[in-house]
Amino acid sequence: MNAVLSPSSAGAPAWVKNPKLVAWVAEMAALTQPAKIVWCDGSAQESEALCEAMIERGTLKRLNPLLRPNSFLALSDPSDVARVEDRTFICSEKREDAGPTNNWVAPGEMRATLKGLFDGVMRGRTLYVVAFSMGPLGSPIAHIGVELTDSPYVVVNMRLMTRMGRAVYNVLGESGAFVPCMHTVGKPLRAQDADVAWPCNPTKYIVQFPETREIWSFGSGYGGNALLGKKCFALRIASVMGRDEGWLAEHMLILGVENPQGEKHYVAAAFPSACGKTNFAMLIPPAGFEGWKVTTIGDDIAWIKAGTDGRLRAINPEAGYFGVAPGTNVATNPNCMASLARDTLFTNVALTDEGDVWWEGMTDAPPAHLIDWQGQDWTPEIGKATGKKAAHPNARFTVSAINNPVLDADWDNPAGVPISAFIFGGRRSSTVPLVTEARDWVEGVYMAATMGSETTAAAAGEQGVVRRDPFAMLPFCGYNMSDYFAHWLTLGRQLEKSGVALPRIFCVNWFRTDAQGRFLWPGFGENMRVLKWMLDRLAGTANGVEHLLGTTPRFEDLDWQGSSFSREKFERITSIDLAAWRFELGLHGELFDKLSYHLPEELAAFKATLEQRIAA
Ligand code: SAT
Ligand code: MN
Repeated sequence: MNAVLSPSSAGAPAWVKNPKLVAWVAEMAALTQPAKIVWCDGSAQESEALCEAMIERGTLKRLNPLLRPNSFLALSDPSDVARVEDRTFICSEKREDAGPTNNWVAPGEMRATLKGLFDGVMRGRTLYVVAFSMGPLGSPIAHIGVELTDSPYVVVNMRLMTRMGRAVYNVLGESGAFVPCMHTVGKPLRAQDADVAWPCNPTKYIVQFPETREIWSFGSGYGGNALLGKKCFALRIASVMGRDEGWLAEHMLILGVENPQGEKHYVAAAFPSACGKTNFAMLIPPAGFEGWKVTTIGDDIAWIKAGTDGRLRAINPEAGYFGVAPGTNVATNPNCMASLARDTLFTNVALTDEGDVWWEGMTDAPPAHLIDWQGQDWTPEIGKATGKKAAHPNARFTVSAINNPVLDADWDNPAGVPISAFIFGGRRSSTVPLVTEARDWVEGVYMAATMGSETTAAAAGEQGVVRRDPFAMLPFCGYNMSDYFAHWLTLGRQLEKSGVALPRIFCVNWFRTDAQGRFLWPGFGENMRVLKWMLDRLAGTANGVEHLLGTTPRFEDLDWQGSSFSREKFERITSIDLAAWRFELGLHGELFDKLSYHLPEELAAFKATLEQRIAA
């Protein structure tokens, strides 16, 4: 850690050689007026010292080192527990370029607002300079960002989630480009005031300026609002970079799957937040799939570019996982539980009397006593009587990828990995079958574009309502959604022209329920059966039946070795209810009406074809 003050150099250490960066830090310090500036080197010692200081201030608790070595618990302010989509803005020059699915404010107006909010906002606090690489250091697909933040919690998270610190300055050099990411919790500290454990501000702004590739975040210390490398940079700003430069920034996990003969494929899968990306990325093949291996490249974000051979190659821009804790256990995701055995920062889970963590779904029976995520006593009786959860439904863990026992050998390969298939999935209790394969690229883009999903606790607002979430990118696309569809269609045409095999496109739905609302499909490791059908389709060895939309397997087309899942249940999760689909098409229509500006003609035409099919 290097803390010095000198207004012109902003106290930059000798290893910072980028004058543009130094000037920006000095300018931002003049605006925000921090008590000091710290240039983070990303070392373990630095992180440890920050954790110790946060323990002293009450922001963190150290967990029992015998049970959970080198791990911590943070409890947030009850008002600051999730992304705030209604406070998230894409401030493009033209309103049309943000499109109807994003909040828009004219850049000049937003800059004036932010200037007011950031003026003196870091008084009494430390400004940390956090340089990070999204993607393997020096990879041609990677990009550098620098986050300025007054939250030590953010610094510690960024060290787990990205390649952060001194090594990044070597790549940045004297003239390297970086995305400036400005963050504050929005709570200046006056000398006479004691700090609170989780400073934040009821007013929140999560702002992206796509043309100038800048991020400004005010008022929240939580997750995607505050760890600006993640959703703000790696999705919203990067999607714009991808549009302009011909590549993709997607809300996708990337996994490797190898069969017993040693043949390996990589697939990328888009699901909305809190719909099981981490679980799918760490899947353990079930009984009957001995010799199969699934390995993780990433669990949330993929940057994808055509390689020199024309094939699409993907990297995970992140270096850690910020995953949902509730529901995770040794049966649903043993690899994740193993990853969390040590070196983990937990947020908003419950604390046991032994100094370990607990969350709903971790064990069948809850412990007899806990401290809940709001710091209150919690017992199963209190839970029953009040309906209060011990852990917040959006409670999270932050852990480095290197803790993952099934981390893919190529996870840090600067060249990325070749992608054989894209998978899109929503959370739908009805209508959408377990799996379908698109017959061609346009059908696949249509399926992804019209995807619906029930909302979850990952974002503030009502939960369990179906909304359209195109490509699982609704909260993350940094430009007009129709232009984004067009970008995908253009990419398909380019790949076709270059003569490479296009990745196949599949849609899945693990979440069909029975009349009692219970999930019909066991999910988790059993999803391997669906994954194998996809690979067999790629190899040309699996059958299916064509439908209104795509091709679905019959019961006999899946490998059921080691399973007792019934044909009758399978029919229920793959059935196509024409009345439900007529209604669904109405919802597609509503989406397309909303997105009519620049909506690609192919998609409108495809919808017309579907309507004819359904009428016939
Ligand atoms: O955006 S977060 O990182 O807080 C979680 C998510 O929505 O995926
Ligand atoms: Mn996500």
